[in-house]
Amino acid sequence: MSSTKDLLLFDHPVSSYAQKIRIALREKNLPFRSEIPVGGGIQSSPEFVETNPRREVPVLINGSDAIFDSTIILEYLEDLHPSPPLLPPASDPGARARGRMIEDVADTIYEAVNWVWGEVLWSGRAGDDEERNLLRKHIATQVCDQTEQLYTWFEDKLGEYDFFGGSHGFGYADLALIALVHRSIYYGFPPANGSKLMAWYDRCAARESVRVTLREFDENVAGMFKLKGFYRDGSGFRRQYRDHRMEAMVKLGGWEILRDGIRHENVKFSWPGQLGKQLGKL
Ligand SMILES: N[C@@H](CCC(=O)N[C@@H](CS)C(=O)NCC(=O)O)C(=O)O
Repeated sequence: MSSTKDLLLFDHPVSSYAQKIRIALREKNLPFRSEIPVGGGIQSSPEFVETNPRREVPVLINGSDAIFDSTIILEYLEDLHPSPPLLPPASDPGARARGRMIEDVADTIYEAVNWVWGEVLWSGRAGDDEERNLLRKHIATQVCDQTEQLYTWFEDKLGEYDFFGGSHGFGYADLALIALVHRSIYYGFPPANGSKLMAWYDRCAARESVRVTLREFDENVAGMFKLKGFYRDGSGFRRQYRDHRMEAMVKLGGWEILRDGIRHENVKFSWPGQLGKQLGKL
């Protein structure tokens, strides 16, 4: 078994997927160093590029083990360092499955809704002229509405417990969701004051692992507005539009944003292939 002496996390402090791993490593008291593998949108670390064909963060390097995908990294950490556990014990398979399901809804559906608003807010892809301002308002309404629907669903799953792990306490579902709720609050779409979800947020944020991780988000989030320049300065930067995120962009009303991104070649799709070769120009 590998030791955990020299863990390297390729990530970004504003990535909700990466925040899951930062919280898990801190919960398990595993020291790590982190590196952002991109500069100006260009992948700068050959080790990162070799490791993950999808070129997404997070990636965890532990000796000869190079693991991508936040869910797989969580499972890896649980195998490698089971204590303290972040998943209920095997003797309670229902609770384990519930934790994983909530993590999955957070990672796929909620994250995608959040990401759409990031694309609008940080990249300025909607909002330059009157017509686009209407689009921006329309997407804002949709994001707000869907976030509220997600809050209702999550609150129902929380029930009367302190954490989503139920009687097993803080775990996978909590750490996946807390980064996303923190981002929604930053966006101006918080859970209702006095709601069970807001109380859960405060409870999570009081944990050292979460507090430090959310502070790192707060300290770095202003840098996201640089995205606007990257799209327009001819640097060739492309934002990845993929699966749930791309579906959410279209579903929430941003089909034109996707179309223009393809036209101006400042979006890309998942590996393998390049945008131009995949689709041509619309
Ligand atoms: N399913 C992956 C998703 C990771 C992901 O989408 N990461 C984003 C950052 S939040 C990324 O690196 N995107 C690459 C890009 O935008 O080029 C996971 O759970 O780790």
